[in-house]
Amino acid sequence: MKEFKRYLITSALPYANGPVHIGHLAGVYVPADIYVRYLRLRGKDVVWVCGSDEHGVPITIKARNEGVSPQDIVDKYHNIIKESFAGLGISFDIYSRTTSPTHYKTASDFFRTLYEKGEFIEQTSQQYYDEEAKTFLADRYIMGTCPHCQNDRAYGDQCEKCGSTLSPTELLNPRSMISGSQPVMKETKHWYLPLDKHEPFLREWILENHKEWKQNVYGQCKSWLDSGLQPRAVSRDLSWGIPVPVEGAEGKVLYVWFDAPIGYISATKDLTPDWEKYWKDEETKMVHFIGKDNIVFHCIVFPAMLKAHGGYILPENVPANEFLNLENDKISTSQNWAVWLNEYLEEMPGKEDVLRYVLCANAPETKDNDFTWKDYQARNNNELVAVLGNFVNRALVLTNKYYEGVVPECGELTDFDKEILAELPALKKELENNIETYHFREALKDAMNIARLGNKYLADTEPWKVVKTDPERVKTIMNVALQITANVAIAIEPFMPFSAEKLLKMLDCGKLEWEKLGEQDIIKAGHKLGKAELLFEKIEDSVIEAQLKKLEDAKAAKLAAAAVVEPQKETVSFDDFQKMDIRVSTILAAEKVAKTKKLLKLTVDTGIDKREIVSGIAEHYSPEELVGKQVLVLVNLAPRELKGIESRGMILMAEDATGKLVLLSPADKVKSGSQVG
Ligand code: B3M
Ligand code: ZN
Repeated sequence: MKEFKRYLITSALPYANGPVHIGHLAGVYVPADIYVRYLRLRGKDVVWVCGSDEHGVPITIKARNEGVSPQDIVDKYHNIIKESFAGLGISFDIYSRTTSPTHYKTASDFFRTLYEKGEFIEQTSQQYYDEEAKTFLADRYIMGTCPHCQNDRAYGDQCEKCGSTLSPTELLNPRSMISGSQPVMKETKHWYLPLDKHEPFLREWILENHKEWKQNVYGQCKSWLDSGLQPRAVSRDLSWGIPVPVEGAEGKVLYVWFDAPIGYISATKDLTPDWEKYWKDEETKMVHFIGKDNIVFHCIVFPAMLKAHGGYILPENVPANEFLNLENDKISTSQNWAVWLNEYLEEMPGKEDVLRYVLCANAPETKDNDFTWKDYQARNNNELVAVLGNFVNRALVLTNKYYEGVVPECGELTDFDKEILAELPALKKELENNIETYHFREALKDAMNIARLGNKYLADTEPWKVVKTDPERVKTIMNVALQITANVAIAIEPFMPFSAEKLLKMLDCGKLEWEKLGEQDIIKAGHKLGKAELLFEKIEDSVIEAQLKKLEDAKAAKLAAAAVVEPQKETVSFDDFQKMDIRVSTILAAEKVAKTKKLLKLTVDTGIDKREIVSGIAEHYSPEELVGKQVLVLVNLAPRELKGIESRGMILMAEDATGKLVLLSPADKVKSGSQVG
């Protein structure tokens, strides 16, 4: 593997319109922190930049809803986010923000360079304009009736009811969310980055030169490239954002996904005057830590921007994680279904490392994974307390008990002693390799296996028994146990820095260099240990129950708020109803529709035929759990094309008060094709 002189690590800039939650931490920030802490421990020249992403339409919508300015919103959440990261030991070298003067200048200069090099396409297009508010409308500012499910509160970019991705012109009876008036189409000019022009370079750079990237990242890039890249708008008609720095661009700002990645560059500028050696020297290894929804921006769009600009390095790796769910449900900020970091730190003081440990142990490294409070409690009690804490405590307490905390001389090692100690260098090598290849879950197991090794050693040598008959032997046993303890203190630092610090204080031996990991004579005989204390405490059921109640209360509050039962629709005749042909059908196959979050393509046996139906239930059902299910299908609905798929019919569903979609199945198994009347 290529040796690099230095490392530039970036992690996704969280939107400053709310706190961060455990999904962000598991997906991005805990893995990044482990990696950076490890590099620092190895003495590498590494900078880790991050900051708040403070532009974009969602921030302006939140500001409108709260009756404050977008700046008020970003100021509030930038500080909450920054403080909560620090509270969890997420150790950025700088946590900047994209409303900083440095960023405005850096992003403007970047745009101007591409503009002057002719790297943009200028295109006019028709966009909805609110004549009362005298402003163009971003997709989220347009509401109307969904053409697919008649939901009259669909947004210009998507219908949250049926999941269809929409464009504003598809909406029936569109209305502006700013003035409520009917918007008009008006011509507007924007600048586009011609991604298609960069496709050959991206194809070679990723598909040929980076086959080592994680499969979930490589696969997504391949599907984007295979589906053909299109020019992407890099400007928007908005008042909140970085003004487009060229003539004729009044009222236009940089598209948030153009400006945000440049935030990595501006943060580095604010960190060090030597920023260019990190961004422009091929001897620098750049790694982007992100979630899977940001892959296209970090592997396709931003590299194309850097390439078009010239003079910048490209990422060596982008180890994106998948998503973390919460109690078997998607984390949802709008439904308040989340464990917020700032609230966790307040409610669970002293348990920072427990959260870091659980989020690493359960990280969605290759597939979506689930966080449950029960698992959090189990891992704390059965792993941190019972394995790591138990071993360390026995080694220190027995040394205090037998030798008043002074490390005893190590006598002749037995073969068993040598066998145990010989495992340390092997565990070190595995741990290093796993971290360097972004397998942090495996790396954490390696670190924990050192504590397991210690427990095995004490259980097999039983110093508490041998001390009665062979006190000299126990001196060797305890000396070996303390060497293993010192190895634990070093190995856990990247994962659990707070506990590593506490353990080093108990050993009272100052900082232990990473290079000592794997050695068997770290703590010298005669050294006086510090005071022993418990590293971890058992978590009682009541603590977990309180957290689960908090989640359920938040959901109930949401449900109460949303529990508006739709009024009955207009009366229909029996003849009208008779026209609808609803059949019991069986789902034979199900798969996600590429590049959509909500759509599934279902192959359905209607009893009449087998057909494909596209349904907006991907956020409510996984494809696997649908196969074999009996459902009700409106089979004589006019066919329609969705994402290039001809959908023939509609799966009938109920929508509960929280907006969750629930499939309807017959109470008993019936033959496919049975008519519903
Ligand atoms: N602000 C966060 C997200 O998509 C987005 C990342 C920007 S990184 C340059 O969740
Ligand atoms: Zn719809």
